[in-house]
Amino acid sequence: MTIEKLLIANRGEIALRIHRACHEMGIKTVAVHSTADADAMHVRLADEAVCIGPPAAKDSYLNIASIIAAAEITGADAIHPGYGFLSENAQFAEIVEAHGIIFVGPKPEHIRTMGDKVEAKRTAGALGLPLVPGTDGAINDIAEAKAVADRIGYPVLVKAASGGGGRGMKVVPSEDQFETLMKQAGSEAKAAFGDDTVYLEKYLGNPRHIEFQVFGDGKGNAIHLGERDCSLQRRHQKVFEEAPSPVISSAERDRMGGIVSKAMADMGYRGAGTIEFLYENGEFYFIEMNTRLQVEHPVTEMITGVDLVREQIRIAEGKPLSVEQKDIEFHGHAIECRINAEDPRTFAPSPGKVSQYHVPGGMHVRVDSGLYQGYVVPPYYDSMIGKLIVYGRTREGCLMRLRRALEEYVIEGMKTTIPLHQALLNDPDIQNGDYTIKWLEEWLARQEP
Ligand code: MV4
Repeated sequence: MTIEKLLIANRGEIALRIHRACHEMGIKTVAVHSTADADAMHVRLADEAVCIGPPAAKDSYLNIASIIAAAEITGADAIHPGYGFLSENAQFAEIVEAHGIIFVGPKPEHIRTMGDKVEAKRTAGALGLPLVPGTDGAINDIAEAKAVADRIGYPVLVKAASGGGGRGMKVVPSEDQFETLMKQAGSEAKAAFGDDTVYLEKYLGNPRHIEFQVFGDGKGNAIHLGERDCSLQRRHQKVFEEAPSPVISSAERDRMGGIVSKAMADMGYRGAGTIEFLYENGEFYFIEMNTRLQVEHPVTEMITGVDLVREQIRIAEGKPLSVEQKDIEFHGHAIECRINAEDPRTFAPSPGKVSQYHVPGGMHVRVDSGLYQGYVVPPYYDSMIGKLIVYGRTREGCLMRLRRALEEYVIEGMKTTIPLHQALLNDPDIQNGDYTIKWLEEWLARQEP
């Protein structure tokens, strides 16, 4: 199968990213957009564009019927969902395929399995990935779960099976609060996701978030492209990501990478995936798998030279992986800063019109963004307006170049998180790579109000 025309079911910088890969492969693109995005760059760049509804995402970018209709009207033979929106909706993937359209993504059954955190953990365990100690599946019996908690030791963490993004999690410090907090987690999960299934894990106090990039061809072959360190987060939103992790040795990378790629090969995984681990005291613990391209994929592209979106499209066409594991080399260091239209101190959204605009350039500097002078950032969607990704031969060189690039970056007309990144770069812990998932929120609490 070769794809001649691909519909991009997304907006913003990721829609541009996919469009660029398509044009480099000779594939025509179809943009879809809400009425709020008629002037957006993703619409301007595409070969064709279809308006799919009003501003609210549920009526446009999440409107499956409108998106399928847009694909049929334009004769698109594939749909790429990007990240967010419909990217991890197994039913959407099934509907796309039922219409004879190629879904650029994993098999629907794998999206579904990994969307249920209990199923994901069971599957990961069966495939040989190291798990956080805890209940073997969902909690059905309180006495049984308490016995597990006793065995692994407090504090423990109650997590929602339908959760993700940290919602529906409760730390249980001691046995006397077990039942209360478990019921609270269950009812919060019920309210948020319509499912009160919960499971139990040992609570890791101060880990790093380290994720491995994988690709499968859907026919039993898989590779890994190393790890990214995404420990710098605020309220489960990543702020700054880097590859490689400052704390992972090449021996650890090869060992864990071997385990994850073997697991993906054994499950017959198709397309791009990310296996998320918590890393503490030299040990990896699987927590979740994301069955999509991720925001932070460019740091992996920079250190491996592999175009991840091109790879996704080739796999969707039924082609073999373009590289073998032995050909993948890791060179240098890359860091991504997420630029949000937000107050850099309060994080209050700050949409508005771009009155002055200058993007940094020069060697090893990449800006993925749909912004242009005069563009009005709409208030209806995610506040991320761009990503600055910088490469250096060493981590130190990368940090120096990043500081230079942030100085050059001008976005006026709204508040952005550029000053936050500049302040972070001046901190010795960031300079030394000495941070965990708790670091950013503690650092923010220490800053002057
Ligand atoms: C954990 C944990 C500590 N112990 N699991 C948060 C969202 C979800 N992806 C998993 N999360 C966590 N799971 C155990 N057993 C701490 C977190 C967590 C976290 C994880 C990654 C990045 C940032 C985080 C911030 C707070 C809590």
